[in-house]
Amino acid sequence: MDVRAAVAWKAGEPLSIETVNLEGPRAFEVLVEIKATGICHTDEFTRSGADPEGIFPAILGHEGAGIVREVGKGVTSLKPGDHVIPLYTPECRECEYCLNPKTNLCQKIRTTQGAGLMPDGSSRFTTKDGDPIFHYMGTSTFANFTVVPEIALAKVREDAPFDKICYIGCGVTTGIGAVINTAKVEPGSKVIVFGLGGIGLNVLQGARLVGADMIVGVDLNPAKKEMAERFGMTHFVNPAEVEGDLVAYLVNLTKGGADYTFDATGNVGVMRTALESAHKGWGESIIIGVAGAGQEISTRPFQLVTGRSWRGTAFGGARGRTDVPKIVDWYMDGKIEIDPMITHTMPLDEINTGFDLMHQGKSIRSVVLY
Ligand code: NAD
Ligand code: DAO
Ligand code: ZN
Ligand code: ZN
Repeated sequence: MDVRAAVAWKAGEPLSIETVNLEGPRAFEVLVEIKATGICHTDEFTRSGADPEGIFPAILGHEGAGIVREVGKGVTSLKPGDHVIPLYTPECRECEYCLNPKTNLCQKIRTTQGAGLMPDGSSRFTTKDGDPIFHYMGTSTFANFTVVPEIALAKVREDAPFDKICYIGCGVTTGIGAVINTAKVEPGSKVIVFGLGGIGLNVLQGARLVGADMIVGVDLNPAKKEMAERFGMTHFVNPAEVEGDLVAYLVNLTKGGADYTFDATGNVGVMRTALESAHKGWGESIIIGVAGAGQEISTRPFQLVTGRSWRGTAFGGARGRTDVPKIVDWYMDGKIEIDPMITHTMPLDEINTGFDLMHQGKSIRSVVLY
């Protein structure tokens, strides 16, 4: 079938809106009509060429929501008409990783997904000339129809609005999950969040949800302060306004360091600051941000010897088919907020404007409506 898609032909180029061909679902695959998709910093990471694993040409996008239109042979958990959120971290419920409660990193389709292909090793997208276009993160939501493996789709309630719940496909779950699943922040904790963008705001609201006492937000952009306060931040720190050492300032502010710190910038220098502003003896620092190709983190090992730990999280440690429908319920029940974070919406034809707004620091989330 013909579908409208934003194609990333080459690293560093704007996306090109065109009609491409999509083959129907094969066994254990599902055709989804995408109704809305967010634009996440990770799409930009790949589009820009900073992603060492980026493959081109590809149809990017991993923060979507839509409706099942057709199922392939062998699909049992979904049917046409079901509302779904595609998952870049699948949940097969039978691999060694799914069976280990310590991780959410299902490996069932990892190799082919990482190569931009469906689990049988081929692509469903082709150009008008029949040349393959690669999938992205197994989701490719920058197209009005996409094909996704059954194990990479969370079935969600039908009264939830697509233009808001698409954000649960990455940003919301990553931020809130980092607090609840990965760090397991306790009530009364002191928390520092570095980077108050689309992910960091959700770390803030996760910290508020679990009853953290002191929630410090750190960002170079003072325009982020107002929105961050709305999502639970109790103290704002702009590193550009701190005289002297930022770690010392934060340790003093939190009276000894934070119980939990989170990097949501992707900057390796910030990651070090985050680790070192965690409390001696027990502070945990969680890396969420994805750093550019070739970058490395460093600290003095004594920081770890003296009881701080450094950890990381992907998709907030969430098992998508199980946890995403619950997060949709939290949104529908008013337990978490999403609407104020969707600062811009646009049709697919204007998707590059969404990337521009991200660069300019003017948006939290831009959402493409199909
Ligand atoms: P964003 O651009 O919306 O937000 C980043 C924020 O960090 C901005 O507000 C910016 O002003 C701030 N910032 C940048 N440099 C800073 C510095 N030196 N000190 C303080 N603040 C600084 O990006 P986002 O969508 O929130 O994504 C954040 C990171 O999370 C990205 O690296 C993204 O790739 C990553 N990410 C990871 C996962 C995961 O599963 N681990 C999932 C989604 C996104
Ligand atoms: O190696 O098993 C694996 C999967 C790694 C992918 C995890 C992706 C999370 C980080 C990228 C941010 C996604 C928006
Ligand atoms: Zn994302
Ligand atoms: Zn699995």
